[in-house]
Amino acid sequence: MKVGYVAILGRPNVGKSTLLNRLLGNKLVAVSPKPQTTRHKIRGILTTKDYQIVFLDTPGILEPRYTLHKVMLDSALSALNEADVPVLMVEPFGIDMDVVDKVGKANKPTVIVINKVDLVKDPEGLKNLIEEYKKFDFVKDVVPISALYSVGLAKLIEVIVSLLPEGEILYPEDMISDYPERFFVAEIIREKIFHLYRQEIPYATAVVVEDFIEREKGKYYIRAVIYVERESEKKILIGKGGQKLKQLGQRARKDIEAFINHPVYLELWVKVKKDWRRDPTFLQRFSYTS
Ligand SMILES: Nc1nc2c(ncn2[C@@H]2O[C@H](COP(=O)(O)OP(=O)(O)OP(=O)(O)O)[C@@H](O)[C@H]2O)c(=O)[nH]1
Ligand SMILES: [Mg+2]
Repeated sequence: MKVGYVAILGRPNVGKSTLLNRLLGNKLVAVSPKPQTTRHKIRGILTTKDYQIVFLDTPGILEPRYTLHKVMLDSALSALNEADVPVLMVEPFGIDMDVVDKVGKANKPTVIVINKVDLVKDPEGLKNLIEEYKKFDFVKDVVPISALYSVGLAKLIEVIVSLLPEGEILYPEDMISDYPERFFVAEIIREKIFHLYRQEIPYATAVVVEDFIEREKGKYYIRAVIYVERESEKKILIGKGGQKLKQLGQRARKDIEAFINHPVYLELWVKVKKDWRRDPTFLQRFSYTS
């Protein structure tokens, strides 16, 4: 049995979370066209009779602007520390030395994944890029993929498994994550916010599921609080006559029901917590720090 931790690292928006969802065949983590969607180091577990891979989805490697960014970067780097095999995801448009340097420092057997090859118009250029990445000692292989269209994923798994150590399985076979359901419920709401609202709103938002009550009969009751930094943001979130919040609730509820496979009554509250992104106590309370 091959067993180990695989951290998926890279800049914001390269497609790390999309890859994790595709590999698990399950929509587990939030994906959006905006950068900095992922804030936690999230484990997703893939088990077959030959291997168990514990994937760590990570926040993008970025220059920190807030305390929140700082803890996001720390959590990406701690995933790098934990990993048996780091997977560095890049885009197919030129070499990215900055992330190569950061990940190379760990000196671990690394796989470079060039994502979004569906956008490549110059196959020669891609070939050259693959060769360039192969020159680094710590890079064991370079795999071109399209996470969105599930291209190259079997090859990627094969490469990862070949680099993993032998061992005993770490988690039960049927487990796909060690995070509780309520965490993923909050993530679904956050994902919808990334899709529904513009500019600063998604970044100024944190979601906490306060109640998750599984009733014997009928719908589960879920109450979530959406935190924003100012009154003006609260107004935008709620919208005229509560229309926008209602729309958010409807979209989130649909995905939550699909995720937990049960009908849900979803209650959303919006609260202001001034400058929470710079507030270490708040960040800790909502487990952005580990
Ligand atoms: N064309 C194309 N788009 C992709 C591919 N993979 C992901 N995307 C898109 O890229 C955007 C970002 O995807 P995410 O999976 O959220 O990226 P991420 O790296 O997790 O981003 P952060 O969590 O913000 O660091 C989304 O709009 C995806 O649909 C791909 O293979 N091809
Ligand atoms: Mg992500």
